[in-house]
Amino acid sequence: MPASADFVAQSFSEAFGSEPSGVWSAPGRVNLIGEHTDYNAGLCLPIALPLRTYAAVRLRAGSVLRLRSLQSPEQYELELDDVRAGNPPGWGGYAAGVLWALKDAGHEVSGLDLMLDSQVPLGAGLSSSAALECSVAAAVSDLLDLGLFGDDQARATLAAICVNAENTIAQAPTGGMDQSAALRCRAGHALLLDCRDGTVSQVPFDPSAHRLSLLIMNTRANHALGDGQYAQRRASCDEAARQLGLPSLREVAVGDLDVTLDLLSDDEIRARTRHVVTEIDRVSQTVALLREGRLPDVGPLFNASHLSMRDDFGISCAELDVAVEVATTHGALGARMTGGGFGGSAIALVPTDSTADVTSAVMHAFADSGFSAPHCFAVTAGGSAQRES
Ligand code: GAF
Repeated sequence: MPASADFVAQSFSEAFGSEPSGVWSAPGRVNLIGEHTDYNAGLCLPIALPLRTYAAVRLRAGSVLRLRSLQSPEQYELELDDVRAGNPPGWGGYAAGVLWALKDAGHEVSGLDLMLDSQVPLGAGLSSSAALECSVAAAVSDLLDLGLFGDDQARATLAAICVNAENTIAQAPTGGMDQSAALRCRAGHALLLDCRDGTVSQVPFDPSAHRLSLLIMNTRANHALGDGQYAQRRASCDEAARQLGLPSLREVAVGDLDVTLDLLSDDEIRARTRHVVTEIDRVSQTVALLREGRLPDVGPLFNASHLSMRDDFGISCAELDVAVEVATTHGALGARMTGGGFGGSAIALVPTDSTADVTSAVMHAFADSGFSAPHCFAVTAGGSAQRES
């Protein structure tokens, strides 16, 4: 049974004995380009997926949290005051963390009953965790009348609260792209997010107008951001900025890259810096092309982005490289890994007529390499979090 607002409400009633106050949903995201730029105060360009996480919620009188998910046998029941770094563990930390972070931001919160159901594949680099956080945050904001689930400015504040939940309670040291995508994207558009000042602009993104499709290739290779590699990349970027005496790598102009690299201490830090600075520039170039109606010309930027992540940032893996290479040799205009890396998904910009061929070539190549079968599917740019009922 695919997740839906009705089904999660019914599951809530069965689990807790009465109906929820409502159902809210938030989407997963796929980033078109601009990877590992968010925590460098850079630019990124995600779209919201049509795949969503649904949260059925009812507030409780007291301060007990009862958390359930149709994706997991783990159930959590705990006091709000017991929510802290690492507690509850697993997915419970992302949900309870939102309540903790709202409180941390000065809001009065209460206990709640929560049932989750999700269409966003877990561990696929498509931001199932941000979809979870933002669906819960939207619900709590509405039910407590916090005014944080309203216009874009309010949603920016809510996104920051969700990032705090993820960083502090779930202990994943991520940037802010995913929560902004879940709360601030618009259907038919990519979200140009400037992480230096939090401003966004909506960039029309409609591959079908060019007879193109955006294909997601979920490699099913393990993707976990908590295993230290993501944190190491972030630490290298911070160290590079420190050595340069800059607040962030965003301040390095792409035209000054060569002289800037000479100032850094070693080849690894130079490579990490080169990725971030060139990737931010590729976002700007992509946006300019999209605004000129030249989506097909974005393909080479996708390819360059993938090479930069593979060779300079060191976050690709064999499955992602095969998916990207096979897609581009079978007709994709461009392809790249997307999200945090070390597994998860790649995307390809494919002539719609070639989608089946590309998918079949990728499936065969994975089988030949002894990899698990990937899941390939085309997506359009969906809308952000909303109240469902
Ligand atoms: C993950 C993180 F959660 C984001 O903040 C971002 O850094 C991304 O990886 C890489 O662009 O999704």
